[in-house]
Amino acid sequence: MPAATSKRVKGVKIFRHFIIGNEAHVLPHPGFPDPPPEGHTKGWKVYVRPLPNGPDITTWLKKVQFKLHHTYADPSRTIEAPGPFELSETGYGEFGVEIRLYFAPESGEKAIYREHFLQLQTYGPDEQKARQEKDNKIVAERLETIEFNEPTQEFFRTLTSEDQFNWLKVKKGRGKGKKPDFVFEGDVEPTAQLPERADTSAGGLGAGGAWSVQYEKQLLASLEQSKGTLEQMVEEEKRKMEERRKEMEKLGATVASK
Ligand code: SLL
Repeated sequence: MPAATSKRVKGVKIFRHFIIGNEAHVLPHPGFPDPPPEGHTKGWKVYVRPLPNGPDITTWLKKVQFKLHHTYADPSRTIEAPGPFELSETGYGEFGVEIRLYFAPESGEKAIYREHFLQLQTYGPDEQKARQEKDNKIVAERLETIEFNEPTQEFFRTLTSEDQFNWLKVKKGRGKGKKPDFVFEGDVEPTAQLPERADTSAGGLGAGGAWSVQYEKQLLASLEQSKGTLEQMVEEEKRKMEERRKEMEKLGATVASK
């Protein structure tokens, strides 16, 4: 597979955060079969989602396999990008959902495994339980992190490209003057103190815009590359110098012998 043998970007780690979780409702509930299948008391949804205002996970996540309890007729369910990576079912009991995440082929990364215990019962402090019961909605989520250590060059380009943030933007028609093509929507402005990416409205990566983790990593990688090139150039100059020295020596010898 050529992707796996593609060169890796040394000294670079790229982290991605995402959410694994489930929602559950007592049946009957809108969106689930009514009447429910015999003996099924709960309707639920299990999912793998991006963080609100985070980069698009389909940049790196290409396929998710959810493996349900063996009491389900077809327990292995696979969802391909662009997703959404979620699965709706009805049932009566809780169990651990086995989740396998498959990455972009150019990453050369093997699939990884996670487990999510399906939460169908109310949980937490009494107050929270009462609210879950009243809303007939239980949500059990956790933050997951994946680390791509020394990504392949191709994967690195994907993980640092601007496109992965497009889903956060709403397209705006070009107005008068220099209005941006996109504006951000969502609850949180993507401007952390050291944001994961540079603020493009300020002129793009590093161009007078915010310093970002992403830009810092790109810069480090390119400095590392430049260092290598420079070392090669120095070696080449040394070789040339030695050649010239020998030539001079020869010439000197010729002159002396005349
Ligand atoms: C429990 N140990 O009893 C668990 C088993 C079984 C989950 C959970 C129904 C599947 C179907 C279903 O909810 N299975 O009938 O299609 O809590």
